[in-house]
Order: sequence, then structure tokens, then C-alpha cells
Amino acid sequence: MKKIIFRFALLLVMGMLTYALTGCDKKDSEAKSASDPKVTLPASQEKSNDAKEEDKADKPAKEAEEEKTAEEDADKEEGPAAHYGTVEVSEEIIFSNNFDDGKMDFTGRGPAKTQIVTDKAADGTGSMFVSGRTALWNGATVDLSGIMKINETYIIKARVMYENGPDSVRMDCKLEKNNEEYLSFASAMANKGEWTPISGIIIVPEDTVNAEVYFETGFAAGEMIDFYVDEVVIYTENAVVNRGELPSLKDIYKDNFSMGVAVTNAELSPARKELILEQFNSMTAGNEMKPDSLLDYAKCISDPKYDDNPAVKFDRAKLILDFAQENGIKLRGHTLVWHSQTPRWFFAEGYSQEANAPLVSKELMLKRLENYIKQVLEYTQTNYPGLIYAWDVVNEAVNPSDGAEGFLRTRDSLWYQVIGPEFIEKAFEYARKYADKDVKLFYNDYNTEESGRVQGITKLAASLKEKGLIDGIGLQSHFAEGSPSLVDFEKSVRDYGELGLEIQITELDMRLGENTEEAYMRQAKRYKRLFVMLKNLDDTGAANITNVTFWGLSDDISWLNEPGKPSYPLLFDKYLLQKPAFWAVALSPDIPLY
Ligand code: 9MR
Repeated sequence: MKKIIFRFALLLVMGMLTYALTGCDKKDSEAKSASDPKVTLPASQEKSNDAKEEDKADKPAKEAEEEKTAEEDADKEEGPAAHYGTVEVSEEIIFSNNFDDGKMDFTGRGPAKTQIVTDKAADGTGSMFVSGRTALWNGATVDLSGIMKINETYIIKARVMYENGPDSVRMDCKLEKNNEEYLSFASAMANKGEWTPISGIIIVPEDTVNAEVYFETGFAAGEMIDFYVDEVVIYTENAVVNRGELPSLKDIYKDNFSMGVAVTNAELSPARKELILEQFNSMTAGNEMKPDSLLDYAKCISDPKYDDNPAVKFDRAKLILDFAQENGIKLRGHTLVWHSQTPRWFFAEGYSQEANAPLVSKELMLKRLENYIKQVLEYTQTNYPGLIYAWDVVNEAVNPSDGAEGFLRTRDSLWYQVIGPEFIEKAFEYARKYADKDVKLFYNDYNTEESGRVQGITKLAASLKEKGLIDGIGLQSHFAEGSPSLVDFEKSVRDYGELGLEIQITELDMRLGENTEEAYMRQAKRYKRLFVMLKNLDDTGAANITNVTFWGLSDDISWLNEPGKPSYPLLFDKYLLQKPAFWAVALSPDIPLY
């Protein structure tokens, strides 16, 4: 199975049309500071279609006509927007069962029974009938251990149907990964008596021991209905991508800020590495340098000498640290002190993992804090000198809705509960003490444009600055299509900029509810407005923006994706093909601001 996708041909035309209809004059409060700077694009993209039309106006009609025909021919071959790239996808089926030829790969789960029937079929002559269920989890299962591979992405398609029971029922397909834990693979609402398509996608997690794929009904069922399954196919996609010649984001913004991307170990495939190195000059570990990755539990409990001097390990971070070092790409360190992704046992007496184990004294926790920071910085600075240029020393410590003094996060922060509000200053003090002199220390937070957070963060950062403990503020910038307002965002960046600290956009993404070409274009325009604004703020000195980091490389791997509900927030799609959002960030004239 092979198909070639010429991407965004239609979309480019739509974009130009929108531009022609609305231009840049459209009244929208976000337009205020935005201009549309021209950047140098590869020769094939140097001129907008408008400019090409103007050129033609000067030529004799026949010549222009011949040229137009030649262009149309080229378009037929490559697609009108060839610079959006192509992808050739081949599918490899790893499992299929259509129940037409007597082959039955499924067995019953629990007391359920599976059998082939020939009086019902979504297609062909047979289907699988699942009956005798006494619990929701009873259903039909097939063992694909050894066939489904860890970290590989699989797509499932099947048809399901039931005849007796409620008017509609949620049908689920799941992957059991280690004899007890399971993940959603596909889900669909089926109406009584109708064959319903069910499809989904899964990346097999690293801790998978066995891979059992099974069908069952969801809670909506109410009763243990019998059901039919047919036309089951599970496959992987291999894509040969031709992105064409892309401008490099790190070059486009070299006079303003470095361009970064967050990656996790699972994402460091050869194709991804190549794209990262082409486009970015800064990286952040998405998870591998957080306390829950670096703390070495086994060692911590192995000897009382670790009680105030927690042991750390870098085996999970190594892949990213090595890749960055070998390729001369700098790292943002993320993150030393955070209420989340820091195990409770780190705060507990004797590093106990008991749920209610008593927490240590403030004095002991301050020692653990200092020594943790000391070791993380010493290890990275010794083994990877000069690699980490900035650290998020404290992450998300402000939370106005907790109602505490200084707008600090209290309710879910063991740092606050064990040490009190001074944990923040202490963390910066220790980081300053052990960090090499060029390493920049950042306070990092989300929803940073909200007025309460602006107040809380400004107050905190101003006080740290007075003591010489902070160099910058990290604005995570997890955006949606409609929020935050770019007016509010710009105002907050100006406010933070006035503190005279560096500003970094540390976790940028923009979630979408759908992947239609219209939605991609709306996203692209908003990305463009944002980048025009950021460049302008930096050019005019309103804020010293030193880095912009995307929280992920491609849409298929994002913290925003939920099972069955992808989010499409980034610059590249699942094939690593550039989206309109990429051209927007590259400031291509093909993407209008509105
Ligand atoms: O991207 C990270 C995701 O893989 C983790 O599951 C999640 C757990 O909290 O953390 C994500 O990264 C977060 C970052 O460290 C801090 N700001 C919010 C990010 C998105 O949740």
C-alpha cells in the first residue's frame, strides 16, 4: 500500500485568497504591533504569487501565456505548493483477521467466547461473534507480543456491531502491556444494529512486556452485551519524506534569539535528529532532567550517608546530553525545583515511599535541596562543560488561586509545605553558588500573562534580582487557538522586560481541535503574529528575548495529545513534514497575518 500526499496545495491558494480579501488591515486588537517583515527564502520561494503576477504584467501576452502553461505543467507534476513537501507512505500490515477464511486469531477474555459466524459480516462472508461476557472487561483478545515492537507506532482499524442492548454503546479496543496495565488503542460509539468503524493509533511504551490487543465494551453498556467484530487490521506506516529546501529557523532569528525544541529520549530517531540540527540551536529535555528522572532511589536508601545528600543518576538524561554535546547544540536545563515530577519520598523521612510517611524537617530539606542542586550542576558541568547555558531553577511556584501571600503555590507544593516560601530564594542561592559563571538562572511558569501571575512573578523576580540571584524569566507559552489574547501576552512580556531580565519563551505550542487545512492556516497566522511580535519586542528593546523553545518537534508526540484526541500543536506533522505553522514561524510572505 503506497500513497503520495502533496501537502497544502489547496491551503496555499486559500491563504493567498484570504490575504487578498482581508490584507493586513483587518481590525483586530492583536494587529497593533505587528508588521510583516520580509525574510530571505530559498530561490524557489523568493517571490509571492502576487509578485509573480506583477512580473507577468510587463511581458508580451504570448510570452506570459507560455510561461503560465509551463507553470501549470510544473504544478501538475509537483503540486502548486511543492515547497510544502511530499511524503510517500507505505503501510506494513502486522496483523489482520477478516474471519472470511475460517482463521480465528482471537480468544475469549475471562469467560467470554469467540466464534466465527457467517450470517453477519461487515464485509466478505464472516465475522467474529463475542458472547458469554459477565464483566465489561470480558471480550476478544489476540496476543501480539513479539510482533508489536516497543516505541513503534501502530494503527488499528476494525468494524464493530451489536444487535441487542442499549441504543448506543461505547466499544473499546485496548492494549494490555504488562499483564495488568492497559492503554486505549481505539474507541467508537456504536449504534445498535450498525456496523461501526473503530480506529486508533498507539505508540507501544517502553515498559511493555506482553502486547495483548483486545475488544470490550465501555461503561455505557450497562449490560454485558454480545457483539461482533470484523475486518481487523493493524499496521505501521513508513514514510519517505521530501521536505524540499527549508529555511532554517535558527538562522532566521540569529540576531534575536536562539531557537529551541524539547525532546524526549524516545524521539531521538535519525530522521528527527537531522531535522533538529537543521532547524534548532537549543534543546530542552522534555522529562529526562527533572527530579523524578535524576534522583536515584535505590542509592538514596542504600546508606544513611545519603540522607541529607541525595544520590543522582544521569542514565536517562545521557542520550540527550550526549547528542547535544556531540553536535554542538546548547541545552536549557529543565528543571531543578518543581512541585510536580518530584517524588514524595524525596521529602519524606528516610526517603520512605509509604503514602503517609512523615516529612522531614525544614533544615534537612534545605540540605537535600542544596546537595541535589550541587550534584546536578557539578555532574553536568564536569562531564558536559559549557553545554547547559540556562537552568529553570524553580518551575511553577506561583499560583494566585491558592490565595497565599506573594501569590505563591501552596496547596500541592511539598517544597512550600516543608520549607516555607523561602525555598525559592534558597534554590536560586544554591544554583548561583554551584553554577558556572556563564550559566543563566531562570524562573519559569505558565499562564504568565494572567494578571495575578504577572504580579506574583514580577514581585518574586524583582526581589531575586535585587540579590543578584536571577538572570531571566521563562514564559512557558502553552497556547490555544483563542487564548491567551496576544494583546495580553505582549503586555506581560513588556512588563517582564521592564525588570531588565532576559526573557525566554520556554515551552511554546498551540493546540488545535482538528487538522483541517483551514485550522492549520488559522494556527499558522497566529504563530506568525506571535513571532512578528516577539521579534519586534526584541528589536525595539522592549524585552531582551534570548530564546524561543517549542515544546516538541512534531504533532504526533506532544503532551497535549490524549487517546483518540490528537492536538496538532507544533510546526511539523507526524511525518516530519513542515506545516503552514513552520512557514509562519519562518516569516514566509505566503502566510498572512490574518
Ligand atoms: O512534556 C512533559 C510531559 O511528557 C510530562 O508527562 C509532563 C508531566 O508533568 O510534563 C510535561 O512537561 C511540562 C513541563 O515540564 C513544565 N510545564 C508544563 C509541561 C507540560 O505539562
